[in-house]
Amino acid sequence: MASIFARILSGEIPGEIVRETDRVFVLRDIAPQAPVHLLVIPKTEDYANVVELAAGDPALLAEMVGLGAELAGGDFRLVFNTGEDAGQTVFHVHAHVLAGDLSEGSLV
Ligand code: DGP
Repeated sequence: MASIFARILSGEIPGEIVRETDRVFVLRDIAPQAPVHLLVIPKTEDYANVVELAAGDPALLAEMVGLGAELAGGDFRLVFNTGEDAGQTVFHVHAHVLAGDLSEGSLV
């Protein structure tokens, strides 16, 4: 069963994709926790979380970080919820990029 993010990428369900490269896409979060709240997601569904991704394809992780930094356009917070008890709900690895006024202190 494809993840919710894979279903958005394929066009099966709607979502605002703000950038796409060969291996990565960037989606605007449906429930933003900051003025800028993007999800940077690898197209592959092979990695459930950032620990698996870092071990399996560090270059892909580096591409995600670089793209997130570019789209944040300034200082930003990068969050990878990892595991159910940490609040992860979608087990297709994704980076939350939070930017803008973060004084409310959302950690997602
Ligand atoms: P996490 O808790 O780290 O697994 O974050 C999952 C994020 O995905 C959460 O911030 C909300 C977002 N999300 C869930 N479903 C959708 C959707 O259908 N569209 C979009 N754009 N974002 C979604």
